[in-house]
Amino acid sequence: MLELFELRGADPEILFSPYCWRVRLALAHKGLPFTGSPLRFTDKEPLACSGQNLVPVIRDGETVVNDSVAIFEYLDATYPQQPLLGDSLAANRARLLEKLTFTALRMPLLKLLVPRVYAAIDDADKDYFRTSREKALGMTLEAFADRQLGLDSFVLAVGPLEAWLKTQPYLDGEQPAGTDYLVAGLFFWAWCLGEQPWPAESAVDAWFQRILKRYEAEFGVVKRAA
Ligand SMILES: N[C@@H](CCC(=O)N[C@@H](CS)C(=O)NCC(=O)O)C(=O)O
Repeated sequence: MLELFELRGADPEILFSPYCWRVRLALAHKGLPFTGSPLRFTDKEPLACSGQNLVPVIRDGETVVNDSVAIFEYLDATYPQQPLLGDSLAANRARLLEKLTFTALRMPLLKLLVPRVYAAIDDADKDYFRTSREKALGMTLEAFADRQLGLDSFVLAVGPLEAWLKTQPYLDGEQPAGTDYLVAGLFFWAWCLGEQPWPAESAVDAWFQRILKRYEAEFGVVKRAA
């Protein structure tokens, strides 16, 4: 069976990586059975077969693929049912939308979520997480975190998605597909860490809830941090 290496918190059922959620949703979309192998940040040994040290990684028989977008491409090429990215024109547009939304949404979410990630991860990961992130950010986690700025800038950034989702139920049309999952991964990141930074009663909330309910109908309720 296909295996998905993904990121876990101190509680192995709290899965909060946006990239790993993309792949979970994509596998569910294609109806492909898989086993999840949740890893801590510092459990690097099982990833050696992928030649790098980030999750998500999938192992499908002899084939190992890392990087969420590359995994979408692999899944479409290998299991053409229920396309994620579609033909090359559609796939290019999905990748463009991924870049635009990722750039706009990730930083606001990080400002909001950093304290929650730190609280959710295993004690064994705390030094590694702090040192690696503080080096990348050029400041302490505490100096970087800003709940209000994160919330305000997330709501601004989500504006174009809100406008689009007022016209149709999913980013990809009447049914969800790859673009929905590439973006929804970021929303699952917040959701699983116990946040909902988008307005209730919005088109974006209705969209997220549709994707969540479809997933939960098959896999059960998604566990969230308190
Ligand atoms: N571009 C990659 C990014 C993967 C990534 O950054 N994964 C994070 C988890 S959210 C990770 O594995 N971090 C481990 C570490 O920092 O050591 C993708 O889309 O899959």
